[in-house]
Amino acid sequence: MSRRIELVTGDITTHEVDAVVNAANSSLLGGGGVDGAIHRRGGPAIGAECRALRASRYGRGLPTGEAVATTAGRLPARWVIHTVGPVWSEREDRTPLLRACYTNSLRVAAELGAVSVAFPLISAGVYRWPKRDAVVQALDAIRTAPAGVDEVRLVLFDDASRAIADEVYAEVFG
Ligand code: AR6
Repeated sequence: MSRRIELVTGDITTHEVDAVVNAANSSLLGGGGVDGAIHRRGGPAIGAECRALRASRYGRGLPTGEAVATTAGRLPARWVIHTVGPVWSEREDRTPLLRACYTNSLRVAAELGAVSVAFPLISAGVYRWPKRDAVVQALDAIRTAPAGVDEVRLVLFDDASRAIADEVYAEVFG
C-alpha cells in the first residue's frame, strides 16, 4: 500500500488538505475541543450544513463510529468530515467504534475524491480515551484501511501527545 502517514504537531484548523476530520458529537451542532475550533475558524457555513444534515438524514443524531462530510467553510480545506468517537469506558471495549471513525472517515474521503486527509486524535480529549491507545488504534486503523486516500496526517495538539505518538509510530512502523 502506498498510503503515507505523517505525524504533525499543532492546530488542525490551519492544515491545507483536502479533508479535515472533526471529532464531533452525534448532535453535529458543535462543542468544545477540536470541534469548537473547526466551527469557529471555519465559520457558520459548516454549522448550517450540519443543521441541514440533522434535519434530513440524521434526525436522531450521527451514530458513533460513522462519518459525514460538509463544506470546510473558511478553513484551508475542501471538506470537513465529521465523525463521532466513543466515550472511553472502563467496563466496555469500544475499540471497534474508535477504529470505525478512522475507516469510515477515509471511506467518505475517498468517495469525495480527497487525496489528503488530516485527523485529530479522536476521543482522546473530552471523551477521555487513554492517549497511547488512541494513537495505537488511530495508526493501525489508518494503516490497514482499504486504499483510496494516499496522504494522511495525524495531528497532535501538544508536545506530550506528539512524544507518545512518535513512540507508537516507531513500534507500529519501525
Ligand atoms: N487541533 C488539533 N487537535 C486538537 C485541537 C486542534 N485545534 N483542539 C483539541 N485537539 P476533543 P473528543 C485535540 O476533546 O475527545 C467536543 O466537545 C485534543 O487535545 O476535541 O473526541 C465534541 O463536540 C485531543 O487530543 O474530542 C464532543 O462533544 C483531541 O484533539 C467531544 O468534544 C480530541 O479531543 C468529543 O471528544
